[in-house]
Amino acid sequence: MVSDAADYNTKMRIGMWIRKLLCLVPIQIARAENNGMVALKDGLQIPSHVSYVDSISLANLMRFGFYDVVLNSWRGKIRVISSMGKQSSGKSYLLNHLSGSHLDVSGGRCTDGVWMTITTSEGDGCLYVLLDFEGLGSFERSEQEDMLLSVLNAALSNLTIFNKKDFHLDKDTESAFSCFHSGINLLEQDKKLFKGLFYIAIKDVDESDVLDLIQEFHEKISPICSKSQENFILKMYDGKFEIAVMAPYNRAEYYHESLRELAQTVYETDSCYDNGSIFLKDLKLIIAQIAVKDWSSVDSKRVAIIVDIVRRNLMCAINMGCLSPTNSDEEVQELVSLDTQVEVPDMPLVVGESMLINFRDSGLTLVPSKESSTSSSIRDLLAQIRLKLEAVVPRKGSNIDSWHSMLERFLSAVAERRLNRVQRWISSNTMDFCGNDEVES
Ligand SMILES: Nc1nc2c(ncn2[C@@H]2O[C@H](COP(=O)(O)OP(=O)(O)OP(=O)(O)O)[C@@H](O)[C@H]2O)c(=O)[nH]1
Ligand SMILES: [Mg+2]
Repeated sequence: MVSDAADYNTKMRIGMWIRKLLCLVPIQIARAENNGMVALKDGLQIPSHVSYVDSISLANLMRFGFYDVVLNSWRGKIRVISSMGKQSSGKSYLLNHLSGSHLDVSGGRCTDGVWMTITTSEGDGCLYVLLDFEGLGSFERSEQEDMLLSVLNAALSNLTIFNKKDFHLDKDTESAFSCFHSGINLLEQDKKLFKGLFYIAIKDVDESDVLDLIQEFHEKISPICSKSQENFILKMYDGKFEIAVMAPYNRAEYYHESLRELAQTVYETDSCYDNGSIFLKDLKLIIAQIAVKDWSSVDSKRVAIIVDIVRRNLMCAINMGCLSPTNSDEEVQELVSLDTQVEVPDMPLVVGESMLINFRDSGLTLVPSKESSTSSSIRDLLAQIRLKLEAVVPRKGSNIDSWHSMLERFLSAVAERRLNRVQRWISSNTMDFCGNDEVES
């Protein structure tokens, strides 16, 4: 018992260490270009000969290297923290010192597009996704490109840190806010998107100026929020904003006080994502929707993605009790609820009164593929099933008749279990969309 627990702890520690190692290098996930957004695959542009017809097929093409694996396997909560603001306002520097990430920092124009990295917190068992955005208002970018980046940011972030280096609410900040404003109606809000906190971090502030600056910002931002229902803080951040001042970054207070205060806000931030896979799907879908300028509801796309996955995997689920492998040497991918990643149980079979036979349903080919010889596959399958039964109930001259009827029942149980699992897999993935015509069909 003790050694099992020790074994488990060692495996957990090794798992965490590997995750940390894999996430040391941030990955670029999107770029802004030609008044649009470019979706990337493993940090590179998708080659022009690879075609896609809509946002869903583009989202299916996108990959984020090891981050896909880490996010897909994370079953706990996720918090998404992002950094925005003018060029060289210390956005990447702040995220690095807040989370221990390794985003590029430089005196000149540095971050291009959107970069992602991940850290975990042992304190609250949450996975932190950090999104680092390029500087707003640079000569290389058009207003439309800045606007699309800000829509992506606001849609996904649980906390957006808006970095402001020069004290006062100046023309640059006003034009950044008006750029955010111009994107407010592009993507529809829903229960998960546009729910973050807009955290204005005013940098390089001396203690003597703190109160004056906070008051100045409140006086200028409050009218923006109360002017009408159509303002970016209300529409993109659910009306939530906070103003914080930060000590100059070359003073100890920056690290011991300002960053600590921010870390506390981060810990208290609401998370909208129950696991990594839900977040990853939304991240890819939203980048893809912005890239192809598809402004239809994200929720309807989520439904379409689930329907598409269920449809693509249905035959394999029926034939083999698992999802279709994406490459030939991939191990069996279990039937799971796509939102929670919880597996549809693969139960042992009950024979006779209470005898259990451990015979995995996942990966068991009950319907041979068209390419394989049907008669030999069925013969192999029958032999396999017969052996399983014989191992538990040996076939003897004395019980030959009852043994054969038991084999018949066992065969039906194998088939019934498959149908049952596939039906439960479909229901677990579609129960939230009951009444939706596309799902019903
Ligand atoms: N004055 C001041 N400088 C800072 C602060 N934080 C970082 N810096 C410096 O500002 C420079 C730019 O930092 P980055 O973190 O690369 O800035 P950025 O906003 O990510 O820059 P881009 O990605 O190019 O838009 C670096 O030389 C940092 O050392 C700060 O709070 N105040
Ligand atoms: Mg940067």
